[in-house]
This record gives sequence, structure tokens and C-alpha cells, in this order.
Amino acid sequence: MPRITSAKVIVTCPGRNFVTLKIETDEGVYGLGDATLNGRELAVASYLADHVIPCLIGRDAHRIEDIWQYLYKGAYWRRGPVTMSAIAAVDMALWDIKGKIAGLPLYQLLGGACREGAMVYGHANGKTIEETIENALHYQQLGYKAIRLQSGVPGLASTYGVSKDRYFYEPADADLPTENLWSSEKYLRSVPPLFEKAREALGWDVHLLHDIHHRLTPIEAGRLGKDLEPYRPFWLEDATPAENQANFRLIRQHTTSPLAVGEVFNAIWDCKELIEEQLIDYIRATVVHAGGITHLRRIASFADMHNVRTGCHGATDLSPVCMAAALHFDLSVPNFGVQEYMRHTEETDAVFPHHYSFADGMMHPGDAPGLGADIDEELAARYEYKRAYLPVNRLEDGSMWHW
Ligand code: GCO
Ligand code: MG
Repeated sequence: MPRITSAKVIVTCPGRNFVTLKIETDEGVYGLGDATLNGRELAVASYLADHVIPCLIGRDAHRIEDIWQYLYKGAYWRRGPVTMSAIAAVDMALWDIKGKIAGLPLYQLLGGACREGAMVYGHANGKTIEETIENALHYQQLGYKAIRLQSGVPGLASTYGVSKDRYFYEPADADLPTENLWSSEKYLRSVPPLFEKAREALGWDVHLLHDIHHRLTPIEAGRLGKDLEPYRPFWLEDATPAENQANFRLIRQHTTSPLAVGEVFNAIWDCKELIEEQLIDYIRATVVHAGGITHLRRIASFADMHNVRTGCHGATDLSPVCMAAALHFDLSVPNFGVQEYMRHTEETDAVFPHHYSFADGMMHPGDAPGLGADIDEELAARYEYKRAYLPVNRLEDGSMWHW
């Protein structure tokens, strides 16, 4: 049996911060796990280094489920993004080790491929509808079958999803949170014309997605869903905050636009009613923030029983190690829906060499044993951690709002 001999946390900032766990075994095989929690990175780094790693030394690296249960039940304090990201990193690293020892890419250990590749969606955005559509046409030319549309809102200086650089969107942009102003009324007026013009320009063969980023009330989201129905959106994401899962009942009563939620979820309990009552169509929980491959597969199985498909979060704050893990997951679960794909910068890709690839709007994790993603530790050491926060939102009268 491969015994865990050591583990360490690597924090690096090749353009943005990433936290990576490396677990080593006495058989010379190591595994990697992503532990990045945007804007709260060092909390997970400390959780791992101070509280998890000491418990791992000497354990059998093959006992993935038992170690998962040990870290989840054994902490007494359950769930939460910090705990679950730390557990996820351990879980990813152990699956990586198992795959390397077996000499198989991870998806083979998860039951093998259910499909030839994972359909991904790219991010088209712009300050105006015209700019967004121009950007979307570019994605269409690159072969994307699914495109997310985010556009500036007339009357608001900035909004979620619209980047300074068209191709790399990095919201965690300041060493103290940037303050943005928000108006749901202005926003609600701006989205239907975006979709109307996008259908005219892009046609009907491409899936169009949109992220509301938790900003509407349920009844407002119901109205927007209804307004967008003629343009057949693939999904409306994070329509309203979901701490109260009952919020989605109200949205569901008013629209047949498909709903996606869950990038901030960290456990199956965060989506139990949403899935059981079929209040959503896509679950966005992802490997790094929802307890790793082991727990995400549990969520996916439960979702499959209720016609809910997967749509893993895949923004740039999820490292290439997580992206690789997500693609093995995507290839192997029966109820896969779509995978988000935001390209990393060249600096990030150089720190994390990987085997996954993109062609014709689809991605494949590659056939290297394990996850097929590595870290160049020497290069990583050259990029020192830099504190970076996500922005905050206020309404025009100064009240705090959801970002
Ligand atoms: C998405 C997300 C991201 C998040 C970011 C926060 O759908 O890709 O909403 O853009 O805001 O990942 O860390
Ligand atoms: Mg989102």
C-alpha cells in the first residue's frame, strides 16, 4: 500500500493566487489537489497545513473514501467553504495518486468515458451589446457550441462579468474590495435586448447562457426568466441567493427558462431541496469547493435521479489542477450538462503544465495517468502571494447588496 509520507501546501500567484496541496507517498508517487478559495486563500492554506496534513501522515493513500469520511466527520465542525475546499484538495490528490499507480487516467477509474468530450462554454462580454455580440461571434468562430453573454448595463459604471481585458476576466482585482454600484431595475431592462440581438447575430444553433450572479429577488428573476423565454436560453445562473432553497420555488412558478445554481455550494445539503423538488436544471457545484471528486460524484448521482444535470464552475480562480479533475468527472458522469471554461493566462499554464485540450467546443482531460496536471514548483516559487479581494456591491442609496 502507498503510505503518505509528507504533504505540503504551495501558494503561488502567476497573475492570480492559487493554493495547491501536494501529497507524497513512500512509493515515490505524488498527487496534487487544488485548494484555491478566491479572496480567502490563506485560510484554506492554514487549515490544510495546521490541521489536515498532520492527520494524513502514515495513512494508506488508497483509502480515499475513509480519509474523506475521517476529515468530514472527524473534524466535528462540518461543511463550510474552507473545510470543504481543504477536503477537496486531499481528495483530488489521492485520486491523482491512485490513477498514477494504476497507470490510468482518472476518468477510467470513475467508470470510463460516457462521452467523447465535455461541451464547454466560453465567456463573451463587452461594455455594450454590440461589443458583447462581436466577442460572441469570435467564440463561435473558435468552435464553441455554448457561449455565456454578459454585457455592461446602461447607467451603471461597471458590472459583474464585463472585463477590462476581453479574454481574461479577473474579478479579484484589488488588495481591498472595490465598491461597485448596482441597480436591478437598470439591469433588468438591459438583458432582453442583449438576447434578442444575440439570437439575430448568432442564430439558434448555439447555446446561450447568462449569469445573474445572485443579484435579483426571486420574483424579479421569475420576470427575467419569462422575458428571455422567446430566446431559449440554455440557462440562467445564480438568479438569486440560494441559502434559502425555497427561493427557487417562486422562480420556478413563473418561468420555463432553465435554472443553474451552486458555484458557491460546498455540500450536498446545500442543494438537497433544490434537487429533490426539481427546482433547478443544472447544479454548478465544483470539485474544489464541494469536497472533491468523491463528494461531487455523490451530488451528481443524487441529481441524476431528479433530472438535474451538472454544469461545473470553471472560472480562472479554479486552478488547472481543478480543471483537470472537473474534466475527468465530466467525462464519466451520466448526467453531465456543460462545463464552464475560462482560459488561464500563459503564466498560470506554465506553472501548471497539463494534458487537457480543447477542440470544436469540447474538452478532453487527456490520457496521462491520474489527473494529468502538474506543478512546476521552481516556477511557482517565483510568484509571491498577493492579497486580492472580489468586489462588493452597494445599491445606489448605499445599502450593501449581493455581489
Ligand atoms: C462564474 C462565476 C465567477 C465568480 C468567481 C468568484 O460563473 O464563472 O460567477 O466569475 O464570480 O469565480 O471567485
Ligand atoms: Mg457564476
